[in-house]
Amino acid sequence: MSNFYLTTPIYYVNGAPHIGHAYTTIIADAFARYRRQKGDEVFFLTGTDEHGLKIQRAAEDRGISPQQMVDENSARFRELFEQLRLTHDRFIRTTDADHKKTVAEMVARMKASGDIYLDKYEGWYAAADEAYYDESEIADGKAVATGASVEWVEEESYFFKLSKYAEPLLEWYRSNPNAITPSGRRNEVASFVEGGLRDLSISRTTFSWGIPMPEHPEHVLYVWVDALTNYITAVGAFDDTERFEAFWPADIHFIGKDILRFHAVYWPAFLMSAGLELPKQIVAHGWWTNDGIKMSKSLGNVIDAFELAERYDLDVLRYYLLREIPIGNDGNFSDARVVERNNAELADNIGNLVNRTFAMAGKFIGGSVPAPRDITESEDVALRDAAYAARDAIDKAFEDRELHRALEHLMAFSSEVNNYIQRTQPWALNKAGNTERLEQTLYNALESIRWIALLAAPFTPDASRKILAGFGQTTEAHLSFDTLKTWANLPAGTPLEAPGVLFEKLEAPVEEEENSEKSAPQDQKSAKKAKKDEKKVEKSKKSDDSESTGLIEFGDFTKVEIRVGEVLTAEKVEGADKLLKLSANVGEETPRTIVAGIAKSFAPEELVGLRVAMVTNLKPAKLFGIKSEAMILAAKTTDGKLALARYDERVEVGTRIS
Ligand code: ME8
Repeated sequence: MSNFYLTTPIYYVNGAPHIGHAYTTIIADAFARYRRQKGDEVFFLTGTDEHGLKIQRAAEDRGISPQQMVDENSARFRELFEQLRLTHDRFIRTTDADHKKTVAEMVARMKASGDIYLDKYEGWYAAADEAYYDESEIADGKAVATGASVEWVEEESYFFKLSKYAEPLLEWYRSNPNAITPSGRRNEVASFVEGGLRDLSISRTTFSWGIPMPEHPEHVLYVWVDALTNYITAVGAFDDTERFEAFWPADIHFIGKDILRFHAVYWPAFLMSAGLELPKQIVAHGWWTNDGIKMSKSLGNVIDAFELAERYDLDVLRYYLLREIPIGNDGNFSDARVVERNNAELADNIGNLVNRTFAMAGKFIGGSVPAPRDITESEDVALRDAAYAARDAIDKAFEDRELHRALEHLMAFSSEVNNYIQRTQPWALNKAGNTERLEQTLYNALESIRWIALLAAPFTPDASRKILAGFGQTTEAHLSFDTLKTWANLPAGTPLEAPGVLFEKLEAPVEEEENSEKSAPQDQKSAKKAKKDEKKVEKSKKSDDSESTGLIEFGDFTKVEIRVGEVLTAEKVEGADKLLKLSANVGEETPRTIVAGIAKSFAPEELVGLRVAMVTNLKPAKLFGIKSEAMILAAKTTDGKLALARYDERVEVGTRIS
């Protein structure tokens, strides 16, 4: 048994929780449950980030005190996580007393290392991101990477010697290749640091909502120094050394890709300065969009987390979010896809398997678990080996932080068990009076179902518990992976109780009418239209089955990520008269490099500033020694030149085209 410490970001409390906040916390929850089933002592931390200019201004806008606002909004996050039945061990608030104390001590240590000095800050600040930006990162009064408005700041400030840590950080990335995943994110951070680091302003004097700088209370600490330190507060930091040693360094910090720089540059530099160990891993996940469009308050398209939790069974929501996209990728939230995955995967595959097996056991063998027999038949050997392989593959998927793969393997195993039943035909064995073989096949199917329940528990905990209750197994210990070390651990003679419908089939959602609220798929009024739409989905599925039509599934299309990117720079590639080397902002922290075969149609200077469609999730290709990280879409004109798919400023940079 070992200790396992995992964290989510702590969320800003200037607004209501949305799908993104639910997503990160659900990822962490799945890992926490998995590690507990492995027998680890898990500490799972989440919470709220409550200081800073952004929060102070949001409170001013509402005409209430910051304290009142953070109390109200933090409570909303806490409620959400309760409603989602997440299993965090602490919900930390940066206004907690122990945290304020830890931050003061952290800063004192950074100072003792000679890393803090007083100077004057002059530069750009985006309150929405709580981030400083260089001139080169700004265009039209906005941060290029995020679109947040920037303001000019000129004031006395304490600085942290971030520049001193550029080399140690690069060394850390080099010697710990898995410290930042996915690897594309590590490269992104490394090239940012290679570009040189400037010292970081870590205090402000023009607002007051924050933790004061020790010994200089007229300065308020930069909110990221405060926020990041939460990760050590929660495990005892400087107060409870025994606990701190037991849990620090954190095993995984889960974050969204938006806050990579803070976690992979600032945080390790602060820790080095304070003489503390660095986290073992930072896992940066992608971004959910709504109908391909980045969610934002101003567009009013933010997917509310409470609404989601009400619209869907929690297991289904978790399954969808974790199955639909690999952790590092962006994804488009779609009700139609939730319904498809629920119906085809959860209901038809697992739900059906459980129902039919319990029904057969009730009808044919008296409703209790038969005795296991030696495995000799080749189909039994194959089934047991498939169970072992699924277990090992799921372990590996967790190791690789690839939860979608874990679910692929789970579903593949469930299909195997369904096939086993088709092949062995217990109903025929029953008819023929072959009791011995009948009992053997049903034992194997029931034991497989127990394996599925355990392996699915990090993802669909309610369904797993229902299945296990069907075997009379109702304690935490029954979830332990220890019982998956060998086959046939389902005790003979156990009375069986059919768990009932595990996953209700859902009707396809109705297309949204303008200005109408999203309705639950089961909504009475829309049932008629939903039926029609479901048929449409059914129909298209059927035609897609035939390869000869050349049609693809909607899911195949959604694999291609096409975004609006803005060309920032363009130049000729030496020795290649067709190629141009571009850099483009695709809505990420750092621009992408693109090598495009468009030099015959465009002069480099014509391209700068254009917003064009580009494929952003192709595997990078090397052309003339330059790594191309995206592909620009173009069509041939009648005179053999190329025309680009262009967008004007109404479309935000980074918007996904769907
Ligand atoms: O950044 N898709 O807080 P925050 C997926 N307080 N995940 C998303 C998302 C989306 N569209 N939008 C947000 C902060 N997230 C700081 C963190 S940590 C010491 C301080 C998730 O409320 C994702 O995890 O803006 C992202 O990193 C986090 O919410 C940002 O939450």
